[in-house]
Amino acid sequence: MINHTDTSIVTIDRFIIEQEALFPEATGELSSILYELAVAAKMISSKVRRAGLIDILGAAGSENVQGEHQQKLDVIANAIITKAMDHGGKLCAMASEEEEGIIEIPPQFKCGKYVLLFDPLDGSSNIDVNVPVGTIFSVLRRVTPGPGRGAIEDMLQPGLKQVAAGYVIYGSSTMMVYTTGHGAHGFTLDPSIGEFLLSHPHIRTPEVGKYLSVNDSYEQYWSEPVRALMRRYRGLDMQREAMNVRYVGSLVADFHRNLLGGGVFVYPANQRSPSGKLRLLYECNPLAFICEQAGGAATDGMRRLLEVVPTELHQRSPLFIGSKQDVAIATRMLEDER
Ligand code: AHM
Ligand code: MG
Repeated sequence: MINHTDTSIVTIDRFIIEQEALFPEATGELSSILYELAVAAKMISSKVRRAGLIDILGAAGSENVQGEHQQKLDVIANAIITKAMDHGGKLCAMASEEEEGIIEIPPQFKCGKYVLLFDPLDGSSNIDVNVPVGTIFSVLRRVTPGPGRGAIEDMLQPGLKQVAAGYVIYGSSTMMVYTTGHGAHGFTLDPSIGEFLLSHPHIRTPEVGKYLSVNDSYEQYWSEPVRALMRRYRGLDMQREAMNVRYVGSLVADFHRNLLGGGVFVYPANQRSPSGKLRLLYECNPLAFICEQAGGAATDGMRRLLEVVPTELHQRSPLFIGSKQDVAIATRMLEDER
C-alpha cells in the first residue's frame, strides 16, 4: 500500500501509475484505460455543468444557434465515452446501457485484451431538476482468444472477474471513485486546473449504516419478506435502530452518500419488475466491486452479487448494497423467498 502524506498532491494519473506497480505482471494497458476514462469523465462533467444552459442555447430536439441539432446529455455522454475509448488499442469491445448490442472497435483501430461496460449517464431524468447524475463503468479481461474483436462471451462474466470498476458523480463537485482490487479510492476534480486529485484514499464504509435508500412507492408490489425487511430497517419491529431514509432517485448519488456515511441502497424485485430495475453489468456489478473493496457487501437477495453469472447483456437484478451488517440482514430475512 502506498501512503501519501496529508500534504501530498496526488493526481489521478500519478495514483494510477503507483497502483500499477502493485501488479508485477502489469503491462500498463489497464492504466491507459483508466486515464482515458478520467478524460472522458472530465468532458462529460463539462457538458453536465452546462446542462441548464440548454434552455438558453436551444432545447433537446431543437436546433441551437449554430443550426446544429441538440442532443440529449445521455446520448452525448455515450458518444464521448465511445470516442474516447475506441482507438487506444486496449479494448476489444464495449457495451453501453444506451445501446442494444456490443459496440465494436472500428476496423482501423487495434484490439486489446479488455472489454468495457458502462452506463454513460445514470439518472439522466434528474438533469432537468439539477440533481446529481453519474457515469458507471466496469472493465473485464476478455475470455475469447485475441487479437481480434471481442464477443458477447467476453461481457457475460460474473462480477468477480472485473479487473477495474468505478463511477463518476457529477454533484456539487465532480468525483471519480475507482478500484482495481486494491481498495476503493476517490478523486475530486479541481476545475481550475482540470485534474482529478486524490481526496478519498482507501474509502471504508461503516459496518452498520445510518441511511436507507429505497423507493417505497413500490411497497404494494413487494413480497412480504421485503416488506418485513423494510420494517426492520426503519426500526418498526424494534430489532434495529431506525435508519434515516434518503432517496435521491439517482443511483450514483444514493450509493455515494451511503458509501461514505454508511447505509444500504435497496432496489428489490417487485410484482411489476420481477427482476428489479437496475442492470447487472452496467450498474450493480461495478458498484458491488467498489462496495466490497470498501468493506461493504452486495447481494441480489439470494446470492453474493459478484458471483451471479450473467446470461444477457442488459440483464436486470435486484440490488441490496452497502454496509456489511445491514446487507447481511437482507440476506437473512429474504431467505424465505428462496
Ligand atoms: P436509468 O438508468 O434509466 O437512469 O435508471 C436508473 C435510475 C437509478 O439512477 C435510480 O436509482 C433508479 O433509476 C430510480 O428508479 P425509480 O424511479 O424506480 O426509483
Ligand atoms: Mg442507468
